[in-house]
Amino acid sequence: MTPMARYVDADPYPWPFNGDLQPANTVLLVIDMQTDFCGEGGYVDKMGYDLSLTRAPIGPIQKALTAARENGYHVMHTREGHRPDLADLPLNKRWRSERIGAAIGDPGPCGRILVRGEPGWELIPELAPLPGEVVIDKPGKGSFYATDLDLILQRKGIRNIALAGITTDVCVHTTMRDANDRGYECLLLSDCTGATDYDNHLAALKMVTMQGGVFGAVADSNAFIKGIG
Ligand code: C5J
Repeated sequence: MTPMARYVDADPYPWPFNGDLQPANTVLLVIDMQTDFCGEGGYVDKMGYDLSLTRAPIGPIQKALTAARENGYHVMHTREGHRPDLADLPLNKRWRSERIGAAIGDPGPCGRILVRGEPGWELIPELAPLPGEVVIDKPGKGSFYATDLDLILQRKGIRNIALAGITTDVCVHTTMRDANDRGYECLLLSDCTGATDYDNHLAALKMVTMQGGVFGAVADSNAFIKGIG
């Protein structure tokens, strides 16, 4: 028997496009909720940005995670970071971070900035993965580049990706755009994301909704929770 169509109330269309929303084919992907991006003494803090902006999504993500887990949906997490020998750190990325006073690989209050295994690189305890949840380590902004994310999604038969995490305009958007090009049906959870600049956050949300949903759709955590429940 064909399962009944199920949707999240989203902008600019009810998501997913085909109503095929099931725990087995849908993942909540939480991007880079690491101390380096939202904790005191981390990379974003060292660059001088307002941490309240990148911490704002923590509460809504907790609620979305609880609902996804309770309803049997897939949950995955990503972490941005580099090898301790920095062999996977492009020279221009290192140069730019040095220029803004937060050189990737240099020691800081939370250990070496954006280096795998350091305290600042860890996912924040409030959003710790549960045993069995996939964690993807990525050297870039997108979650597909130089990772096995696509392989894992294909193997599990996942077609729908609900995106949460930070930052809206950088790693979340890069991942969403790439996922969309690969044919995944994407939903950006508006209050489960945050950026280092609030106007950039709003602009990133708006961009998704252009052209009839050029990269997918946008909904808040309440709509998501209602839709998957
Ligand atoms: C950034 C990220 N902003 N996780 N990384 O450099 O968005």
